[in-house]
Amino acid sequence: MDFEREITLELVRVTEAAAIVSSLQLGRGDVIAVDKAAVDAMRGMFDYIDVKGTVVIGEGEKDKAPMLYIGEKVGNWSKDSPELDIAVDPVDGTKLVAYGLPNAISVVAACEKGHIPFIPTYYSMKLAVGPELAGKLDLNSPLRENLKVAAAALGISVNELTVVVLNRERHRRLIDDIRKFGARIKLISDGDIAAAIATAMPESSVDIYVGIGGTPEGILAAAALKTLGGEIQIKPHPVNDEEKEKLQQTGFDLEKVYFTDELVGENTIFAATGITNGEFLSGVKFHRRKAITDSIVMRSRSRTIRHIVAYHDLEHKTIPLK
Ligand code: VTB
Ligand code: MG
Ligand code: MG
Repeated sequence: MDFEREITLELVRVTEAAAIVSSLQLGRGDVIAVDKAAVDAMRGMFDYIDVKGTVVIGEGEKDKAPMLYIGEKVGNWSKDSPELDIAVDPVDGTKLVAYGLPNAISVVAACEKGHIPFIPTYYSMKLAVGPELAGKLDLNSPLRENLKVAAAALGISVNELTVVVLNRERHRRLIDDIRKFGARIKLISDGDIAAAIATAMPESSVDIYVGIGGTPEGILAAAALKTLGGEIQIKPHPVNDEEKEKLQQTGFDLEKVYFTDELVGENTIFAATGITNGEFLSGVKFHRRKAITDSIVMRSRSRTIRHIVAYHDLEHKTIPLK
C-alpha cells in the first residue's frame, strides 16, 4: 500500500486541529498565543498517526521555538510505519490571525525521507504559477518578458493578468515595474503559501505569485503545486554575509534556481485548513458549539485533490479547546 494513501486523510486532522485552536485567538493581538495554540494542536494530533516522522521544516528554525523544531520526531513511530520528512507551517500568517485579517492557513506536507533539501537561507526569490503557465516562465528573465509570455499563454492581454506580491518595502521596484508593464496587482500583507497555491487553483483569480518571501513557505507551496500541476521556482536570497557564506560553504551555487521537483519528493502529500477566509479556503466558523473547517488535502501520486468541509462538535473533542 502507498504510504500516502494511509495517512493523507490523517494529515487533514492535523491542520484542522491547528486551525480551530489558533482561530480561538483571532484578533487578540497575541502572535505568540496564535502560534503556540497551533503548534501544540499539531503535535498532539501527530501522536495518533502511524508514521515515523522527522520535522525538516518547522517552527523552531528562526526563533528556536520549543515545539516542532527541525529534527524533532513526530508521529507515534509504531513498528513498520513509514519514515517520512515532515514540513509544517502551523500558521502561515500569524499576524493575520492575531489581527483578525483574511488569508491565514495551517499547513502540513510529508514525503519520503530525504527528499526535501536543506536550504540555509531564510528568504528566497519566488515565482509561482498554475498549470497553464508551468514550464513557460523563468525566474531569471526580465519581468516584462515573463508577463508577456504569461499573457500570450493564457490568451489574454497583460492588463488582464493578476500578479500577487507581498506588500513590503523591498518590493517597491518590483511593484512599480508590474504597474509600469500594465498588469493588475494583488498586494498581500502576509501568507504567501496560500498566494502561491492560489495561482494553480481552478477557481482562482490570480495568475502569478512573485517576490521575496520565506524559503520554508516556498517549499511548502511546492508540495501543493506538485499535485496541482503548477510550478514554483525559488532562488535563495541571502540577506547578510553570514547567510551568503553558509550557502557557499555548503556548496550552493548562489545563482541556482530550484524547481518544484527539486523541492519535494515524487510522492508528496499536502494538507491545509483555512484559519481566516482566503482565496480558496474559508476560515474557521463557530456555530452553536460546532467549529466548521474548510480544508484541502492532496497527494501527488494520484493527483487527487479533496476539498473537505468538516463539522467539529466542540463538546466531543479530544484536543484541548481553551
Ligand atoms: C514571509 C512569507 C510568509 O511572512 O516569510 C513573510 O513567506 C515574512 O516576510 O508567508 P517579512 O520578514 O518581510 O515580514 C509570511 O507572510 C507569514 O509567515
Ligand atoms: Mg509562515
Ligand atoms: Mg508560521
